[in-house]
Amino acid sequence: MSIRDRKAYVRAVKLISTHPWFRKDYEKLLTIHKTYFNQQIHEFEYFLPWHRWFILKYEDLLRRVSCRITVPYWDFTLTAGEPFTGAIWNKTAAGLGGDGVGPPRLCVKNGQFREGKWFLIRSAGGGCLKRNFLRDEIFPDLIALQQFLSMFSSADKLKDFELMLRNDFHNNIHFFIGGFGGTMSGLDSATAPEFFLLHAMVDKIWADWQKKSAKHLYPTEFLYQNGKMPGTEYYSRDFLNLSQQPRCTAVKYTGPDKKMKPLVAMIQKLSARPSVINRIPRRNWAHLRKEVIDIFKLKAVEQQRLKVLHLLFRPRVALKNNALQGVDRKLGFSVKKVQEMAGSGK
Ligand SMILES: [Cu+2]
Repeated sequence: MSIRDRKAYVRAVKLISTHPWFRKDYEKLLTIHKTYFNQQIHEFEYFLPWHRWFILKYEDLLRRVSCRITVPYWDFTLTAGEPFTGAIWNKTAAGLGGDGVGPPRLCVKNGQFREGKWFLIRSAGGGCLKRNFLRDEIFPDLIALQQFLSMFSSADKLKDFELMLRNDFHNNIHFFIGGFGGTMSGLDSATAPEFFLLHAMVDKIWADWQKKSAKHLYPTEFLYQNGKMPGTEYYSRDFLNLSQQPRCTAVKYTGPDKKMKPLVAMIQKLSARPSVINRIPRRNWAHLRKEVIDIFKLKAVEQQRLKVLHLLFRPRVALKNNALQGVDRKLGFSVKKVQEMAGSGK
């Protein structure tokens, strides 16, 4: 994303969240997430389609500022080794600002959303945006994502796919950003500007999985749901096809970046062979956190299932991140090692 586009996005977010023209609609929309937080929108039934609806509604607001604006996705896999150095956390007008200061208060004191200049919505109690980056936590990397997509590539794996997407690519990340006491770690998370960039990433991963077949696109579990999605006038099925959303809205995610394409392609190929890819020294990214279970009220059966699934992704050789340098350090694994594995054909 160009600096210019980043700046335009941040400017639009600031406008809808502060200008009296938008403020009321903005508050109303974001409060819905809090109202239904523990009523199925973070469970299998509605998690994916509901948040797709939510992103679209937010985008509708942004488009009242400029019709060219869409919500970008934060591809945290590209900086999984050093997640808090990514451009998203830039303190200039092209980013969302950095970590909070503290404890105890944890207020963000730099960038466009800093304390005193920008406030959370009223239902969140107003006040400052709080962040408490958990810098030692392990984000899923590029290999993790490709292996994940490959492992659950069959349409009948929807349940496992959704569960791990929800927990490891979403619940955990919320907590890694918000930490103990930050805005992203609680009921008011939707009022943090980074919320939508994370959710767009989750939605993109789902969209990539959906591309595999018509059965992936329209799973019976979502297609024949009776009730409307909480707080909306829509059914899950209205949001299954990205290019045919209500009111003739089509969404298309771009990427991966041109310069990343060869590496992604290589990893994609290797991902079909877990025994090979798990030999690349990496950090163990798939995990279940007690705090995260509590925040999102993860069910006991889901916890059990996740423990089993996580074993499939455990790297055989554990790596300390500081063993890497440069690009490798940022990615969380050695590119040379991937090339070797891909070349050896073992
Ligand atoms: Cu949510």
